[in-house]
Amino acid sequence: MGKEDKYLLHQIYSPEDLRKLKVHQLPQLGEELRAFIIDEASKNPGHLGATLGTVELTMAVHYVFNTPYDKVVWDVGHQAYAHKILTGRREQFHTNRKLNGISGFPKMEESEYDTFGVGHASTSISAALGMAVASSLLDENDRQHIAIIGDGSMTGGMAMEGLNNAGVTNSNVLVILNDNGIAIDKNVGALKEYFAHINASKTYNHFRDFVWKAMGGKTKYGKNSRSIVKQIRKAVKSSILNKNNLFEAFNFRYFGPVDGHDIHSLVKILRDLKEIEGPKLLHCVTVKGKGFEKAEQNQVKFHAPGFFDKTTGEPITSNSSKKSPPKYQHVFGETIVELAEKNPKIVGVTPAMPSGSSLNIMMEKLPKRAFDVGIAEQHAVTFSAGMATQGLMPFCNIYSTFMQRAYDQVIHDVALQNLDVIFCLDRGGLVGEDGATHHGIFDLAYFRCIPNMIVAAPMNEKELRDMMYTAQQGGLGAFSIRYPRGKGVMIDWQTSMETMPIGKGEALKQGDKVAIVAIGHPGNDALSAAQLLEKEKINVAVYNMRFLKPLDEALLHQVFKSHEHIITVEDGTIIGGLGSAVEEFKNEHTYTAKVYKLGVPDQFIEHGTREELIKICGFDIDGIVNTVRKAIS
Ligand SMILES: Cc1ncc(C[n+]2csc(CCOP(=O)(O)OP(=O)(O)O)c2C)c(N)n1
Repeated sequence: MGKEDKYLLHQIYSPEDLRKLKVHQLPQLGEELRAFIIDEASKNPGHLGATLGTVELTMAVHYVFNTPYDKVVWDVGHQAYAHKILTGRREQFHTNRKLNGISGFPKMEESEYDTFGVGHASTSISAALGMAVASSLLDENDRQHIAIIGDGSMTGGMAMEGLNNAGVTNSNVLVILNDNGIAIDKNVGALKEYFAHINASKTYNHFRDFVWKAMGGKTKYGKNSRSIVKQIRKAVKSSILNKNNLFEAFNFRYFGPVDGHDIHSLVKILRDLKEIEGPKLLHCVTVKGKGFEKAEQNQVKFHAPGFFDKTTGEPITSNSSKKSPPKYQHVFGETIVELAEKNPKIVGVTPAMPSGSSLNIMMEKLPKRAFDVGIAEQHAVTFSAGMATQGLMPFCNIYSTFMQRAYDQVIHDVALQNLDVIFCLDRGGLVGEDGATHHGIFDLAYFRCIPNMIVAAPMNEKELRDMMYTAQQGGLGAFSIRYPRGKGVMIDWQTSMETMPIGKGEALKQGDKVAIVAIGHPGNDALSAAQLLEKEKINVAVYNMRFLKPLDEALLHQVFKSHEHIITVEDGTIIGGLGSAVEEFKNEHTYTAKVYKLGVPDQFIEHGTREELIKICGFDIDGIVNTVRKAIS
């Protein structure tokens, strides 16, 4: 026997292999899975805490249900590493989130076990319900549909919409609520308090267990199982207690709360639930970071910890003594506090991303004026609009990719009514390893076409600060400021508070035949490219537009009048963004200079490092240099 044979994990290439194990072997498999995930994540960063909390749930679901015939839908999908490993991707797992490697989220084209692509929260119930309705229309009535959703994601409106719809169908949907009491930061809102309340109160479950037992045994039904279950359902339905349970009010059968780490109980109850038709919800209580002490102790940090020592849990950081520039999010977090201390109208809003956006700095210093509203982007925007009607000045900070969720609210509730709401879009542009579901590449295009909307993108930390200072002066309507993930450039920013003329760009460098017109952080690469070309005696002009809307037409007239080749550079979709705007301007004014558009092409960009992806899209320094060379050749 080889040394490796003692590992159960090594025998598992699909859930079919898993189902060959005896139930009593599952705890050992769970330990091996955890050790494997911790080891991999320590050297190849990704999401960790959520996945450690769902190890038992994942094993139990694949053990009991007939996947992939039965459909398991993960919500967000950051907790699905054990699922990936048990469904044939253990040997590729070291490529997780890397260029050409497997995705950090479930993805339909990657595996038949990934029934639905995810990355954004609160989609699982709707998707599973859609599958269930399809199964019944296609006469596949024995198929099970399981949505696994966290307590944080359950706060999203779409989860409620899914429950509301599912409750009036007789679809075979099982929602598993993975309640660990935390989102990325602490979970918030009334629902969270409700979960805590039902965790503490066992009344309902005692009643259910009583009925269950009275009807003849808990787990084995035999021939009459259907009718027994129907009678139980009738009894439960007629109970005066049931409408006190939120999920029962949605016409779901509610079971739980159960210990989501007790694999034996999980297997038992899932086997039971398999026999019950119609919508049902199993409430599991789990611990985020389970089984790794540091991750259990510091759940926020270990949501996505970066490199760490797998023995001690200590972070591993590069020990370069070079001072590095601050992250853009940090500049936002510090600046909003400073501005708010001077301007009492300022309030801050985040949908469940206090530490990701750095609004947590304001939440700490000015707790009454900074709001985490839960995973609820639509609400965050309209809530901000409501405050704006009363004269407050909301800074609504939403990651670019999640702002997609709230598009109508931006148009209908803010821009149409010309309300002063400042949108700070973090993670604008390609974000790297999170991949296609998370790139913030559409915002420049989707905001540019909205009337009354100012669309700004700073080239560095100082510009971000000045844009925020300018926006809060008020009377400007909807004002969006988008900035990228990660660090700025080394520039003095802390003391700057300058008003930026709206819709005015600047010339960074004069040149001859070629001009590069950039917006946002890529302006730095445009400048570096021009400096490189200078060494070859190619003199290229560089312009920083700062605003995509209103567009600095006076500056563009100047650019078109004095150059033959115009290269636009943006960290966003070429369609609809700066390149489109410049080309429209050219056509309108019948200029003849040739326009070359660099940015994100018309395709979804997968995962990899940001640098790799920018290179692939061709707007890195080399890409810009090559475009200039081609233009003048
Ligand atoms: C629409 C949307 N908004 C925000 C996020 C960022 N996000 C990723 S995971 C997460 C927390 C999810 O909490 P929960 O569902 O409880 O899962 P847990 O991490 O606790 O297991 C958030 C806010 C997202 N993925 N999608």
